Amino acid sequence: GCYLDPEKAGMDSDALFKGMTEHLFFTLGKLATSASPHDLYMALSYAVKDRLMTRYLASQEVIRKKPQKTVAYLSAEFLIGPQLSNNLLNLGITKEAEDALKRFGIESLSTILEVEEEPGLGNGGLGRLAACYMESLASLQVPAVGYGIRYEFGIFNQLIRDGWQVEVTDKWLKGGWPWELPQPDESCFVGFGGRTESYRDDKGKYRSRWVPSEHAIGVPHDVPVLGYRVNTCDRLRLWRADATESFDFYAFNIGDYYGAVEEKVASETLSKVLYPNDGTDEGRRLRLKQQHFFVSCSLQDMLRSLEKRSIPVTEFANHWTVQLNDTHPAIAVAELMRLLIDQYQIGWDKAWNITTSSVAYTNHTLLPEALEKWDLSLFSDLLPRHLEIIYEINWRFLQQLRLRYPGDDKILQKLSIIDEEGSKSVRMAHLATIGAHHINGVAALHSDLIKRQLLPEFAELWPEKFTNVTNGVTPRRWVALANPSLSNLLEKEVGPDWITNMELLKKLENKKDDANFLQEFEETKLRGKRKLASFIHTKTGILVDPSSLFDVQVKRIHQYKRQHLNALQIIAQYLRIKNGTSNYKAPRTVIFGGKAAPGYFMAKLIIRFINGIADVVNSDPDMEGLLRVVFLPDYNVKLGEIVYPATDLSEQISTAGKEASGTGNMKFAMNGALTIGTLDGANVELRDLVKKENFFLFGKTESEIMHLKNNSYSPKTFIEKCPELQEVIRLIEIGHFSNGDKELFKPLLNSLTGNDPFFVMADFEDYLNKQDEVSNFWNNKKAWNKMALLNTARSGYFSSDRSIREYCESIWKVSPMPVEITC
Ligand code: 26Q
Repeated sequence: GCYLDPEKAGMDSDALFKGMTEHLFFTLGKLATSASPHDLYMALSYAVKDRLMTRYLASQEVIRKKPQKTVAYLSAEFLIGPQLSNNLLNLGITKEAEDALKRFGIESLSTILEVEEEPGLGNGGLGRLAACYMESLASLQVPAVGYGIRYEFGIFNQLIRDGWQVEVTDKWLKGGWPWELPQPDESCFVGFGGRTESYRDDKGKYRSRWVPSEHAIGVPHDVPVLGYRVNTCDRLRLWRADATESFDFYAFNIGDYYGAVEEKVASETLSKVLYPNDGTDEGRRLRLKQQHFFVSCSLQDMLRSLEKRSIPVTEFANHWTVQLNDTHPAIAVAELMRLLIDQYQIGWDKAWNITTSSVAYTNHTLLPEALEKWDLSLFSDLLPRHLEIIYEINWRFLQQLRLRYPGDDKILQKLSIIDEEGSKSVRMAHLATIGAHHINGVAALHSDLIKRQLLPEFAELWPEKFTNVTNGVTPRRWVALANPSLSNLLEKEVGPDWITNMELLKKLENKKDDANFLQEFEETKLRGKRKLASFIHTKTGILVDPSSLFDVQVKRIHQYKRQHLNALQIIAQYLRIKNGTSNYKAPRTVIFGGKAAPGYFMAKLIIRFINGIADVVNSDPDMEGLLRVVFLPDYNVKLGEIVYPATDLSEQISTAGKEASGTGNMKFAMNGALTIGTLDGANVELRDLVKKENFFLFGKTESEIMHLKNNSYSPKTFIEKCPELQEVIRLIEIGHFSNGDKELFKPLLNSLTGNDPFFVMADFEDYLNKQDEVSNFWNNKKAWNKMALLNTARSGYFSSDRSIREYCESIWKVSPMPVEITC
């Protein structure tokens, strides 16, 4: 068939104008003469979505006609960011859209892009990674479905009041969101609670079955994900929880009106809100419900797709490869077993074979407080049948261990899915590791630490399961969209193909001593800095100088990420300027952005601390022209697109061994920022790639940190050795950054001078010295620009296209499948 109705899908500006006019009138009920920017945004988005639909349907047809293995990326978070600009770019009709808008009297596309609400369906790195991966999958023409949750309220919006973070509900759906297609006819039924009972099947065999006490309905809301300049348009399928009607009717009939309404409210609460605590497992009941809800819907959906095509479910693993984005969807191991055994009557061994041949698991953290554990009582309450299945998986696994390690009860306890210590719990990382054919970390160092520290016995048992896939980010959003002036320069220099083949940027190395080219390169940076400066002024009222060194740390606020180390360094520089001992020839603007988990007191105090410093520094005439400190409120994808192109110095200063990978580090480097960083996460690989002379390294290594920890680390010894650090601490103590309040920052100081769990004191002096080196380099603009250029030229490895190719080849065993549209 032909999927391209030229009327509805023409790619020229006339067709777009016509499409917009029709949508304004028929879809939005507005006259062009009275359309607001938001109306025009909606009309353009609908017109663009029409053009996605042809490709989306054609992509599905290809799979239907010629079945081929499809990637199912299961993730509790997808931080996809604004959609309009990305779809225009990937369709190749940005210019045409600009022309169409002109006919509505809109001179600049950006005024329309600015009104788009971004769906904040993620906390940070993990959710954004899922979004980059979906974009690369489509661009590489790999059939894929992202499965997740359509939270009604995403990550909270952050306000800063009196220096403190204030959380405000994120109502991203309020103006209508044009990019989704609800598909109620493909809804799924999910059970919770109740009990299991045993019964005899037709063959007289005893079986177990689950009789849930509650149900919810998952309604798919599909978001098309178009690849760059290809016809492949994959699907992001987000599940919204609805109440179950049949139960309502029953209750209505027996007259329990309020009971029915209560159940309706309870099940609709399921997809209401995203949990905002990245990095700490709160073990909340609703969170487990959310996880099972979206995992069950997704697996049912995959099984149903086989049925629709008359493929036996025993062929599951040949048609689906299921990737678990951390343990948040790890219940999939038990749920797939349950569906195969209880619904499809498949025997245990066969079901287990299907499960372990289709599921793989990506770990994103080593922090013990982030490893998911569910109380046994909660688990058996909510998912009694799954617990039975997990016991059976565990029993068989432990039998295997007994054969391999006879008499070693210690190892059984250590590896068991059930943690028997204290109040018993289910260890989701163990379930995922046992049920998966591959387990990967997200950067070389991290994958190594998984094997050496997190799961050493598992790695010894199954060395072939463990692997690494270093994270990547999509160059479409993070360079082409975010940084048009750099992109133009790159295109002029190496041609347009760098967007899909970032290794081509290596060619830029030829220009590293070309003064004219370096000047042009610097000019692109300056453009980005002017834009950020004006944004900062609008949002905070602070005036910053675009010719100063823009020193940026944007990421979630966390002690291990050490925003406070950066803050202490600022105070040291402030003191030097005050004392006239500064060699500060490099005026700096230090910029922070990031959200703190609402219940994470120390992280919130760090935000207050940064703002306390900013107040003092920015109002002191002695700092004029030398130092500015800015905390940018409400850091999100949209703001990231402004920040990365505007950055000279990227702060990647986590305690070595703590940051699994980091992905901001990659976005900065591509956009020509230099990095000051520790040997942590993907920084290690970044430094190897750009070469050590183009990276400002400081701090203790992971093994040095381990050594300090094992030899009763005392921050005091480091403080005693560093008079400048003592001065910094004293100034905070006397309330210099808190209007004389000596109590405010005490918890922070006590932590740093007490047990200093993230070794801030141990790394302070080295960091400060390295910052001096940065300042000296800044004064040699030519040398700086050369280093910056080499960062862009050598960071092609961090394209998510490379990461996805690795997943396809070594874990998923899937290959590209071009989609042709013929008519
Ligand atoms: C768990 C249980 C209950 C509630 C919330 C959570 C939860 C939610 C989000 C736990 C963790 C997260 C997010 C983790 C995350 O973003 N990790 C980051 O993943 C990136 C992509 O691999 C890495 O680059 C970062 O290093 C890693 O911190």
